[in-house]
Amino acid sequence: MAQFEEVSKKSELHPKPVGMVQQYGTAGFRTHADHLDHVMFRMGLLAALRSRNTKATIGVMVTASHNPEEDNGVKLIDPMGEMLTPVWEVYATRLANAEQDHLLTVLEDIIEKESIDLTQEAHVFVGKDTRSSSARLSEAVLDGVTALRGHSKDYGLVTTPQLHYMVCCCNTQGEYGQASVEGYYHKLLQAFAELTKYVPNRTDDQKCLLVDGANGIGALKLRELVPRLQGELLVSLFCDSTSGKLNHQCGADFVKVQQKSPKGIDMKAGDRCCSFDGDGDRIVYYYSDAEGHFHLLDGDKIATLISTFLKELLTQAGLDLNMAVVQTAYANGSSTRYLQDTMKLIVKCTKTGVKHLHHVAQEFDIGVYFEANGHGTVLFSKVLEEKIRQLCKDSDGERRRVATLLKNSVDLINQTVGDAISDMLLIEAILAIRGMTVQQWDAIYTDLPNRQLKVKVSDRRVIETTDAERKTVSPAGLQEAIDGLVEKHRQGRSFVRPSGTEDVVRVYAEAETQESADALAHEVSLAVYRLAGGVGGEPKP
Ligand code: G16
Repeated sequence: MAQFEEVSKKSELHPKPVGMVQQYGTAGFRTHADHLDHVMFRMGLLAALRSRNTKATIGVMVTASHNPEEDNGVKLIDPMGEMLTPVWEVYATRLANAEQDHLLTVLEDIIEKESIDLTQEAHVFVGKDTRSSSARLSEAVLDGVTALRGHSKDYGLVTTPQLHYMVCCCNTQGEYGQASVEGYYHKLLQAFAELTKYVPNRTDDQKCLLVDGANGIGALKLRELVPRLQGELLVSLFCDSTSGKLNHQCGADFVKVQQKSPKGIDMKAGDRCCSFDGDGDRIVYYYSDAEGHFHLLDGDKIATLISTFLKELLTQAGLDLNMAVVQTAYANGSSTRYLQDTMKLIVKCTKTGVKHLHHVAQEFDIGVYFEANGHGTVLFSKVLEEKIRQLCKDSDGERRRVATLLKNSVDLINQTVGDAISDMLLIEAILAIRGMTVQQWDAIYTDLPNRQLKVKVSDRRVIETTDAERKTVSPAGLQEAIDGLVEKHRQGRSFVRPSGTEDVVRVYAEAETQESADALAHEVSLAVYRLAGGVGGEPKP
């Protein structure tokens, strides 16, 4: 077949190093950029097949998000803007790991299994982050698409959520919005302006927000958006990629894990600040108090603020619909208790990875999902969206005002995936509407002190987990060791899991005091090191 000849020829330009094996991780393939050329070419092939299989446009984003600049990776986007379906993750892995002379066999096998008609058209949207390797790697993706005679549209530098949005817009024939960066800005800006229209005049101090752009694509895109906010939000942008290194001592992951402000931010006591990550799909907020103590408002606090706001609107609009918050094991115990006991909301726990949270959130009329690391969004059922539309048309007075607020919230939220820019605008709108300071938001509940650590082991796959990653089943004895350590700390909780984006085992611990949380995290790290094949020296306290 002519297409296969082309694949064969082009794949020689993107050869796979013999014996190299890569795993499809939490959000796609991710490793040092030097090992990814063949993977990118093959993901171009896969996207062209997936497009024919779904008769829709598919997205391929070249990014390693929060990882260091030297890494890169690829995220695949399904028709409605969601992450690639798990069955196809298996195909992606087989394709990425097929030795050169097996590539066509694997390709043919996928085509046969999925009954793909190669005469169908294929359409693929491609985007990339600002890493120095992203340009050549996105060329490799485009090569793969072309080799299978697919049509591609290269969006160039975009945030990951912007590309998710484009894919959804395209496959809903514009119902979700216009599939361009301009269309994205237009939709968000309009919803933000409508939401904040009746907010009483605020001082410049109240409108001021310090943003750490992680020296990445989020900073570039925010710089385009800010002048169009018409003074409703006064943004000071730091780590804006003009000089610093991507994600280096800045960005959402750094701030969340280190529990301190990014290097280079000029932050005074009480200033409201937030950090994006390297591809603009995560956000965390923070401030420091008069005593210089750092206060983090992570994904859990964001989920609480948003769900409180939406729940109130639903009640005021007289809409009795189900609403849930979806979290992972990283969610602070205080947040879960507050959401369940005080807010009386349904709370679900899933494995790490937005694909898991997204899936569960889809089961509710309103599914608010956030990972503690700041990755999250809100999903609205079609039934609810229709009810809101009806209410905006048929009601008047207070009910109409509330329905309009709900409608504009829906429009401001990027329902395809977590989106730092969209989440930031929603949070800012909510704070403005409720006349709330960042300190008042922080005071909704008090986080249990916690600590996250990383442990290097020779093969992190030896750690297997169950119960939404809250327990380990291997190696033998590890869970018993963790249980024994947790018992010694008041309000203690700890779990470990292999990262799906970095070559490390992640350790999480929380307890009544910071000293206790730090001690527990360290003790559990030692247990991991000893029982799971630690390398590079025992973790130090
Ligand atoms: C990705 C995923 C997130 C996940 C994070 C860390 O985020 O999209 O769902 O929380 O990786 O995953 P892990 O702990 O397995 O390394 P990002 O922002 O890096 O793409």
